[in-house]
Amino acid sequence: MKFRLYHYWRSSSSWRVRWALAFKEIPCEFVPINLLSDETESPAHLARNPMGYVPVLEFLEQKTPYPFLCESVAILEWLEEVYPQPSLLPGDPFQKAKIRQLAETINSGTQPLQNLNAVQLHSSDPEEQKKWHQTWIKKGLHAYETLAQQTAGKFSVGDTLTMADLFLIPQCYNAKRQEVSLESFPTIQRIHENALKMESCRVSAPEAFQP
Ligand SMILES: N[C@@H](CCC(=O)N[C@@H](CS)C(=O)NCC(=O)O)C(=O)O
Repeated sequence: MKFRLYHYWRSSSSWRVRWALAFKEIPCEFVPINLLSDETESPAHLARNPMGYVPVLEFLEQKTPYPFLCESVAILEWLEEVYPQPSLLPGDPFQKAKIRQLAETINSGTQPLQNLNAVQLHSSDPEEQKKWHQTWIKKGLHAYETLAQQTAGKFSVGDTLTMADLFLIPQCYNAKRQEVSLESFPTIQRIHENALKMESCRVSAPEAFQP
């Protein structure tokens, strides 16, 4: 085994990486980090990722004092360079940029606002927290829907799975948890249905890793 992934079953950022590993058929050992405990702030985990977040990919054969790679975008880009087939970033430079734009709409524009620390700083009232979640998820999905209407076929960009879908589908899972319906996002709904039919999606999904 060359890799170990520190992850949490319900973490959308972790699902992105689990999915890429499954899609590219790269064997990996999975180590759960409980985001609901103080494990994220433990010295051992902070040594892996000073942000205290998951996912973290550990390179087991790399003989360096810091064999950890964090940030799902950096991990996915690295996997794509070293394991280019099957590709998650196909096409010409403009298409690749569009895929990255969609991914960043979720990665930078939507998911960070769902993090427990951001939500708790906003309010300790569960109803207020839900409103906060819903506001930012709807804004992100609305933008994604508008962009995807210009690029989507079966998936976000064309008819094959790309990196963009690996960001979108876990965010849809969070939308469901926060009672945001996908009905007002027909393109996203279609992509979601197509993605859930994929073996690599199902074997990397939260349900497959639920403790
Ligand atoms: N930009 C980071 C985001 C990582 C992130 O936010 N991870 C969340 C779970 S999805 C986390 O570890 N949260 C811990 C917390 O909120 O304390 C990435 O893409 O890897």
